[in-house]
Amino acid sequence: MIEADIFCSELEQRGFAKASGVPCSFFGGPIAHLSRTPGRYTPAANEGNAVAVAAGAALAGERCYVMLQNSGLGNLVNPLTSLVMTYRIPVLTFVSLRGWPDPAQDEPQHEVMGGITQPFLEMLGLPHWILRAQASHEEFNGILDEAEAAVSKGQAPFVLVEKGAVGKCPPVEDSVDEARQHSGEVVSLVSELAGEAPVIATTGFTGRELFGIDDRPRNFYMQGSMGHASSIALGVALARPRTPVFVLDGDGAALMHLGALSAIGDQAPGNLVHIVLDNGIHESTGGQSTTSGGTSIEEVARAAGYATAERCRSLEHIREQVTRALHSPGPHLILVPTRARTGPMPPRATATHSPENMRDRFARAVQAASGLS
Ligand SMILES: Cc1ncc(C[n+]2csc(CCOP(=O)(O)OP(=O)(O)O)c2C)c(N)n1
Repeated sequence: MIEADIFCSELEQRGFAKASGVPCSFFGGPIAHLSRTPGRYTPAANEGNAVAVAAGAALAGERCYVMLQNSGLGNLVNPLTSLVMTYRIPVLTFVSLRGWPDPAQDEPQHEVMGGITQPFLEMLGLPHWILRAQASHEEFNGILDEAEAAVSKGQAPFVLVEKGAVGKCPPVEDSVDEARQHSGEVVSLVSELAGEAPVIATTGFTGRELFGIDDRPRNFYMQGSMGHASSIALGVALARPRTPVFVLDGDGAALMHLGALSAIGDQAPGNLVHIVLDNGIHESTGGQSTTSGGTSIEEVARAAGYATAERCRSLEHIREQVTRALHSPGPHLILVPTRARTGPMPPRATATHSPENMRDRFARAVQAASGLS
């Protein structure tokens, strides 16, 4: 295992002083280490943005590396093929290997990408190496030597990182902001107020929290497809206009595909209620900062055409806004500043339900709620 500070300093000695990316818990150590010095880590909204940031840095004469989860390769493929590969801009990317070597040891959403991460890079003809969990310092340096040589030739090399290959680094402890809500209380209240209405819960801890608090067939627990909760809800809301549709989103996920808010504003489904739990961090991957501190998601929603968009700072205010949303045409957005969760997380929904089971029971519940069954 390579310690997080060694990982960063080896790269820095080779001229890669800065990085961009979207968090995966495998890279929690280097991201926390770099984030201690302002300007060294640029949090990107999605993986495509991260590679474009590194390409921009390369054009400006700087070396910047990228860290991301292999589930994000889909977000990366367009700027990788049409920017980095087309213009031959050298970018070094580290990708975590979720769902590999044995997909049964990981969550179901990682199975497909785990199996095709290496064939995908082979198909694109991109040089790549695997950094094994037991890799020594010399082996890591050997990989970096070859990757650096590829970068010097204008190529885009990839280092695939096994679980446990890179060490952790304690995150900077933030004091608890008592003005922020407990996400569990918010999830519980929204679930109560939603009644029989479908609730789509974003990937990571939010879905697990909803599953632990109030597991019901009308809940759709997203596993992966980060950032698409509100678009799934848009599809459901347009198909069943007389049924209220709730989304429980995260700030990191909402920011990842912020354009979805514009599509919702444009289509203006009157029955959509979009709740954003804004804890300012990617909590599910270890608490790395999002950029929500400088972006007012409710103002974006208002500008995008939502009927209402409010920031709620108490449970009473949330109850009032949800009740109002259920009785007036939407779309509505309710943003709730939340604090980091404490205590053990409930198990993942996939511990009890298969993805197909979740799909079928959700579809039945939506159709029953709209009087179709
Ligand atoms: C495309 C993609 N990139 C990265 C991840 C890894 N990932 C899973 S959950 C998560 C954090 C989500 O942050 P947020 O929406 O703010 O919710 P929180 O974890 O704070 O509850 C990340 C980065 C992923 N699942 N998919």
